[in-house]
Amino acid sequence: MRKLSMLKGLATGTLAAALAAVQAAPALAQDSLELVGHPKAGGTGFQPASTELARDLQWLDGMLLVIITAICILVIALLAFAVLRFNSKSNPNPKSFTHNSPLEIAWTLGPIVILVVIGAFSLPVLFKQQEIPEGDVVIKVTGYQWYWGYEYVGTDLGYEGYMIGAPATGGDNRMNPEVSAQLQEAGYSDSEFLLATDSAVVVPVGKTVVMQVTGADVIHSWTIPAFGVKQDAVPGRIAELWFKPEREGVFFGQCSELCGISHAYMPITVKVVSQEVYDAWLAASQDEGGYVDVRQFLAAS
Ligand SMILES: [Cu+2]
Repeated sequence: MRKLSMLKGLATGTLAAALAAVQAAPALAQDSLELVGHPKAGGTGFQPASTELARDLQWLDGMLLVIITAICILVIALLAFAVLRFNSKSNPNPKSFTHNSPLEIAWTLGPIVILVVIGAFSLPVLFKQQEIPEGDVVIKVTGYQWYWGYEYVGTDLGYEGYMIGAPATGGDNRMNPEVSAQLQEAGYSDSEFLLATDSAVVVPVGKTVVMQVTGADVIHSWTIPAFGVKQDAVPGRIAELWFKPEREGVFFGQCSELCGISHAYMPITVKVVSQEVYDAWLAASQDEGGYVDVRQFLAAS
């Protein structure tokens, strides 16, 4: 009997899911934005670099990996050589000298040269991140326990971005059929649970975006890995980061500074759209006095 009701439950669950999918189909169809910056099952690499900054960082990472690998191989080879050549059997009468000036100079200069080379490549990348250009779009982002607030500087548009399934959106940070339906309605699937937010940051492609990052209560951190940016949101201070997205799409990040019990439930969604879609969306959102779903403008464009 119990089994039967369970089966019934499953069947109706599937039916509900199917119905939800059918209802969500037009929403999905109008959302022509590709999910770009999101984790993939079994993935081990970086998210696709979608700004010059991210490309630079990933290139630097690759270069460092080569240097680290070479050093590891050298050290392991030296260790193996020492173990085999100088063990008590093969070398019963060890030499008893304690200093070797040329060798000491070599192993001091070697690491210095390696560090200078690494620094010469990494500092320009760091400076590029830290020198904030003039922004075509400037957005102030404020971290709250536990969501993000966005204000488009120079306009009166401001709104908040909550994780779909967070208490503010009627959830309890857990997946359930209602949350699944909410995700579908917003154009996402269940795999974007814990990443998708109810209102996204919308920015135009190919334009310089400056984010002014601050915190309202405790320290949070705003990041989009595919853009190569991450900035602590410190209460009482404003820090800036910038990026220039090179492709349209949906990108995800998560708060990256432990900020309390729901730290894991304040993700970040950025939608990069064409300038026309952005302009239409910005105008409509200002008219509405809050976030308007950008997908309707994608469908129109
Ligand atoms: Cu946090």
